[in-house]
Amino acid sequence: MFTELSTRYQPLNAETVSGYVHSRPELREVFHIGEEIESVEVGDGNLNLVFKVWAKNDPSRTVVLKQALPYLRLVGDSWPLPTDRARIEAEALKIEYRLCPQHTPRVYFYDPDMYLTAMQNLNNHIIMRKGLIQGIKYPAFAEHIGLFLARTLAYTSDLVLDFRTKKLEVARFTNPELCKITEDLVFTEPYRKTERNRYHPEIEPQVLALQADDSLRTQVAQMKEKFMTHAQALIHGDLHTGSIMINQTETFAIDPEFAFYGPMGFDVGAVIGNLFLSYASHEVRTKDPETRADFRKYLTDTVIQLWKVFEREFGEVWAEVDLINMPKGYQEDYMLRVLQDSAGMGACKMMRRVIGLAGVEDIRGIEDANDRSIAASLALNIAQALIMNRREIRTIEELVEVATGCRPSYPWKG
Ligand code: SR1
Ligand code: MG
Repeated sequence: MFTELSTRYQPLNAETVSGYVHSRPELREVFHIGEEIESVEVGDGNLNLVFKVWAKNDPSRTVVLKQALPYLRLVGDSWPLPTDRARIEAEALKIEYRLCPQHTPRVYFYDPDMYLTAMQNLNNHIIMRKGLIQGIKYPAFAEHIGLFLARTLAYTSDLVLDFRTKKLEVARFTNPELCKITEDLVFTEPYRKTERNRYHPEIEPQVLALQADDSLRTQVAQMKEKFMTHAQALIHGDLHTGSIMINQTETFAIDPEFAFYGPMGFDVGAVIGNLFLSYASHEVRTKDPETRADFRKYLTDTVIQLWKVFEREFGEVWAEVDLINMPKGYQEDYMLRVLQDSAGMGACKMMRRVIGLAGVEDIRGIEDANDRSIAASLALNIAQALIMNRREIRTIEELVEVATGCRPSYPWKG
């Protein structure tokens, strides 16, 4: 079904990592010849093997090896996946590093026979989703991610690339099978009955109502069409808070294996949607009302701020383009369309995480079923409000107002 596996391909394991590391001249700047290497497999995502590797004598000398498996790890070998996604990820990381090195892990090399990328080990950082679950605030995140989004999206769009490069880049980043996963899991399955959906039974009434709502499904279909047809920029394609490594001073976007030329709003919306998933989860995760309000203010301020940074940094690009054919009115309309797409696509990303195959710990990790239902119900209501009202949203403050005006429908009345 996909290109045949390279004959040199072997999934690494605890025994083979060290030999592999020593066989790579690109890692001589990190590891001394023949020295003892330690490693641990830490992949907790849905798709790949991820090894943290370090020198036994000096753990500060360390890299990460990320290797594609030819099937979906989450499900097993009944769901084959193309290993070409590893090339896409490595090439996307290189572009992101060129455009925004402060928020992209450094790539040491890509091995096209092993479908493996060696990259910087972000060992002073944690996965942002886990931090948000604990109620940790990241004050620099909005500035960092706003910059990352503006630079990676604007500088890979037709606003900057010349006519030929853009088309060649679209071809180089054609990523059909991973796009199909998104088309199915984000834009199709949550809105119909399928065996792959994984919502918990208590919220079934709300899920069934949503799936029966033709006006909602019409809006989702429009978002799906845009995802499939609008080759606006090289997007990360999976920029949820599990793809962000963070601490109080640094932010890195990792895992762009879903990268392709798609709508900017899919990336901006992924970040915003995931912040609102956190917002919904703290309805029950944080019991003290003052602490909850304070953390939620941090989340909504972050949404507003990241958009403002995105607009500000995007402005640097508008300042460079041919203004005769792209007057102020066009620029304003362009940014408004990205904002409205972000609302609609972020909403779809929220609904898929509550209803679909691959959930998120923010919601699904809530142990008490009653609490989990409250958070899930609120997340669905926020998502529904965002997608249904997106055309009326004209500012980021209005987007936040739409979301914060929502309440959970669970426990059901009557
Ligand atoms: C079946 S793969 C499930 C999800 O994991 C990735 O992180 C993407 O979000 C994908 O949709
Ligand atoms: Mg990932």
